[in-house]
Amino acid sequence: MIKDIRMMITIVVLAGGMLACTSPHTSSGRTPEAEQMLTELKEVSRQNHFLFGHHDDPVYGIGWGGDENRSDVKSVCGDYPAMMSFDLGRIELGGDKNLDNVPIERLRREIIAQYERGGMVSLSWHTDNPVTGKDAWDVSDSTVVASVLPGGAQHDKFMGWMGTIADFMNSLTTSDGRKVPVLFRPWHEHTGSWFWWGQALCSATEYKALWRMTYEFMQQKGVKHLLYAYSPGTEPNNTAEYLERYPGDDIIDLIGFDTYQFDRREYLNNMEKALTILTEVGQSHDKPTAVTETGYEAVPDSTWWTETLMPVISKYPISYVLVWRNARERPNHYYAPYPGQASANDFVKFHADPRTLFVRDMKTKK
Ligand code: BMA
Repeated sequence: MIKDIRMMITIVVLAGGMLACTSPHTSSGRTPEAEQMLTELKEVSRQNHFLFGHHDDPVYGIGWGGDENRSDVKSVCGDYPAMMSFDLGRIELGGDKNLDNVPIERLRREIIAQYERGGMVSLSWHTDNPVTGKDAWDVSDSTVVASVLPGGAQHDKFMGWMGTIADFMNSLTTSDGRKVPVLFRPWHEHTGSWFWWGQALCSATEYKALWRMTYEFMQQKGVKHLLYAYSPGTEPNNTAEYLERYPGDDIIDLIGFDTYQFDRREYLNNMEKALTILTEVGQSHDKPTAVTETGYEAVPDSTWWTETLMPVISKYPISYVLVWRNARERPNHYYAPYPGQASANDFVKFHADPRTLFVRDMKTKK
């Protein structure tokens, strides 16, 4: 299905290509490809479209893992999501797999492939707890953020981890040597307290310092092909609370939030509240907005896509909405349909809606 977004994206791509011919970096310091990605993210919502996204989409799904050219989303609707996200967790340790057992080589290949087919990529980072050596959810120690900041006991070790992440980012190159632009989304859901960088585990000053240190480190390492996303949960009740730990307009390129459905009414209330705040902050700070993670585990509602998700998100100017992974190792831990799944037919309607963008709706960036 070709939507009118293609014409708009073609114009944007041509403009980006002209920029690429004249200078290796734009005045913002970003690569032309990253600049173009930002332009596209802004444009899609202006055109009343949004990208559909799915975490770990091409690397495993329900009943399969490791196959090539496969995706549960594609098996249902014939196309890949326009946005794919992946997680960097444990890459920092230098092993060969991430926290969800995806080979790092495979991640690299899929990130590049998604860009080359015209899609976009977002990367989260469920990084281990550098003090205890346990996972990102280990909140037993409330001094972890302080300890990775300059002068802290874990600072040098943590800079080593960030160096490994920067190397990974720098390794994301196309066959013709261009760096693949990605939306980096570290330190997410920080308004809850389930990650070591969460609300109760550090002060606002420490949290912002963690962000600035991350950003500056990447700049020093020559990582100029990233956009940066700020994505709290739905705890903030107003724009001031939403912005309480905001690192700054000079760092952040896109703002969003994460929220999941457990109870439908509560989910819709959270979505309305967060989307209202997001739209206001997006306008006043001139940032594109997105629902950076969402979903209804096991999608037991057969019309969830068109009767719950679409009606609420289509009222607001978001650039993308992304659902979480279809785990192959956790029964019922999936958020996108697969062939025969209860919501699969409804997802086909969602795909056919002119507002949703899948990869074929995007122009191949050459
Ligand atoms: C969580 C769950 C975990 C997973 C983590 C990072 O929400 O899906 O099983 O390890 O995300 O992908």
